[in-house]
Amino acid sequence: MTDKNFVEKAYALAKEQYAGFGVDTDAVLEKMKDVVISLHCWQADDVSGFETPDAELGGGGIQVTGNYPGKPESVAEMRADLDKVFSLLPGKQRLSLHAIYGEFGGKKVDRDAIEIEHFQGWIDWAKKHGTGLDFNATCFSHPLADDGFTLSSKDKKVRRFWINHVKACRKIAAEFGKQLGTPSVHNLWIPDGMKDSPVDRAGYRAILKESLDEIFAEEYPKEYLKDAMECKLFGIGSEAMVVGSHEFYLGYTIQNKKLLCLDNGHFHPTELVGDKISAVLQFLDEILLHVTRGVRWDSDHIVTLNDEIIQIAQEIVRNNYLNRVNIGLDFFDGSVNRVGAYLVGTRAARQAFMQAFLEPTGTLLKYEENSRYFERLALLETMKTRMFGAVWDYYCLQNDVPVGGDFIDEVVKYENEVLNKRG
Ligand code: RNT
Ligand code: ZN
Repeated sequence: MTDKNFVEKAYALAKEQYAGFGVDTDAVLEKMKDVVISLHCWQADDVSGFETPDAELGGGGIQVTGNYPGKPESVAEMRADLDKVFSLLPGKQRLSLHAIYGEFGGKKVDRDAIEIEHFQGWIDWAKKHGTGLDFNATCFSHPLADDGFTLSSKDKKVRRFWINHVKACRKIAAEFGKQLGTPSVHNLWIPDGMKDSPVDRAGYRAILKESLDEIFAEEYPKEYLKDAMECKLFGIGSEAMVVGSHEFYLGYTIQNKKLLCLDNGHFHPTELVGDKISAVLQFLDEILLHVTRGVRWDSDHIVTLNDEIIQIAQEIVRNNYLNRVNIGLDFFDGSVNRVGAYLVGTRAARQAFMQAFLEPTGTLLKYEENSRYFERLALLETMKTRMFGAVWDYYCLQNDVPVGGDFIDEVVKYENEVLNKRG
């Protein structure tokens, strides 16, 4: 256990150190209250959901590897895990649900028939935590998605089914927003695409546009629902073309005043979402982020405090974009303790924001505007090794959550007491 006195002493020194750069650490701790992170529910159980007793992720170009014990087998077990996660995180979190996580009472409820009653338990859970819920249509792991097409399918029956599913999802999300008093972000990601070079790229994209137009014809108050759409460069089995590409959704969201969802695992590795934020926000009111870590072909590793995440946070903080950027996470790893995965990823995302707040932006800007690029680079490098950890630990202490690496023991304890007793 980290000693409280030590944390306080270290913070006092850090405060003095940052003050030397013109940065007020107390003010930074205040600003951290504005950072709200939406936790993706699907790390909890490897994107399985609760549709049937043995539901599993299937198709759609996303995969989970690993078979770590302790995976929740019921909504109750999953909520227990999420309660644990929420209790060990500093700051304010939301929860982002996928449509397959409803409480279907052991009955077969197909995707086009889901209703608010299947999610009332989650609304009550969110009320208990004093937080908001976001939502996602699930257009994969379903026989009607097996051929790789959903909303852009040339089969009218298939398309109708998925249009109805997404309509049902938006209705549920709007009800979340209404009951919880905070708008729900509904994100739409579809796997549609082709492994090998298609001849009719235009045809599929025209169909997708038509499906979206029908879906969004129904309007909901902004205080209840925000609609986002997530682009992707390629997936497994959709290497040659993804119908919902970046250009497609950028165009669609600008034209229709919707939210673009940027997942930083969905671009060529040399393209950075941190660079895209200020570009798209010249034309869009709001965006959604899926913060993740791409490793080679996988776009969904557990988030760590790397340059990419720090740049994303810097861009949001430097430009005061926190009220225009909805921050969501998106990773899933079944090879480690899943509760621990959430903690590592969410804390890293939060740390990126704290680092961004601790930047002497004014000084850096002055250097830049006077073409003093050596000084800009040198100061940026210097800030990387200031006493960030001491501020972070103090923040955790203030928030009454484990300091430093103390959360590791908490996770191991939960594993021994709860997870290992499952199944
Ligand atoms: C897939 C997208 C999408 C999913 C979730 C489960 O490539 O990133 O966001 O990860 O909907
Ligand atoms: Zn994503």
